Amino acid sequence: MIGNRIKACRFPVDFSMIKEESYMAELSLLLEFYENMYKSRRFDERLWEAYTTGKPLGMTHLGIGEEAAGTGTMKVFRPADIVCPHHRSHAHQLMRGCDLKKLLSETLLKSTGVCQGKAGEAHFMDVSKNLYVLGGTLGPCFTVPVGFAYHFKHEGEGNIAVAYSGDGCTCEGPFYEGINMAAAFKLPLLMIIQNNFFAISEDFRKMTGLQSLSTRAAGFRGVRLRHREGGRQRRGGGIQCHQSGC
Ligand SMILES: Cc1ncc(C[n+]2csc(CCOP(=O)(O)OP(=O)(O)O)c2C)c(N)n1
Ligand SMILES: [Mg+2]
Repeated sequence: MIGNRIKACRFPVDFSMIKEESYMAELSLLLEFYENMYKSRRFDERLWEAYTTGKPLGMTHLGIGEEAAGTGTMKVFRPADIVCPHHRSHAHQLMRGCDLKKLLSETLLKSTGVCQGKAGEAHFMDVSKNLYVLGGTLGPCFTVPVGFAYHFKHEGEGNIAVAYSGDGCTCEGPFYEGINMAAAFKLPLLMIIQNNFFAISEDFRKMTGLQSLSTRAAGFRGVRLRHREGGRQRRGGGIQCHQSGC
């Protein structure tokens, strides 16, 4: 499992304990993660540069500082799973294999973009990768994946739907509607909340009085709050709410 492989890579590494083959496997995984995070960071920095120098640019959100959450989690999903990243998701998109040039073209609203420049960054979707960014209107980023999960439950092939969001978005009504339906129908849904503790300028702890976000889902029957990979969803169905600190 990827989680165990990553755990085994804690630094400083005691090289005498590691067999050569497993060391190479860990190293290549780490390099893959690093490359993706680096590309995503550079991509965002270039967008920022373009924005601040007045270049024509569609709406854009940067994921600087949050690259690891998207990079690590995206690694574990199957191509057939449907993933719905939120508005800060260039790292997610690159890790899923989306084309960097087409992503840039879409952000610049060019006809060479993956949605011919009609979607822009906030509605970016790459159907060939089963990736749908739900970043324009906050809230449906929970309810739309519930629909995908409903489909997967009836399809019965063990695929899952994945909903990403920020912490502020859990204050929106659709978060509770989505989680309620997914819990009631035991749908194969994984919710990943990237908690950077701010929604624009408001501190999450002040806004909610909470320290941890995943507890918000505790009132719904059958929702698991533990940090884990997507494996359990495939076997038994049922929703998981996973908070990742940024
Ligand atoms: C329904 C709706 N309300 C408001 C907005 C404007 N908006 C865009 S990003 C954002 C903050 C989101 O905060 P959070 O979910 O914590 O994500 P973060 O930006 O911190 O990653 C808001 C309010 C929106 N896009 N949709
Ligand atoms: Mg936030």
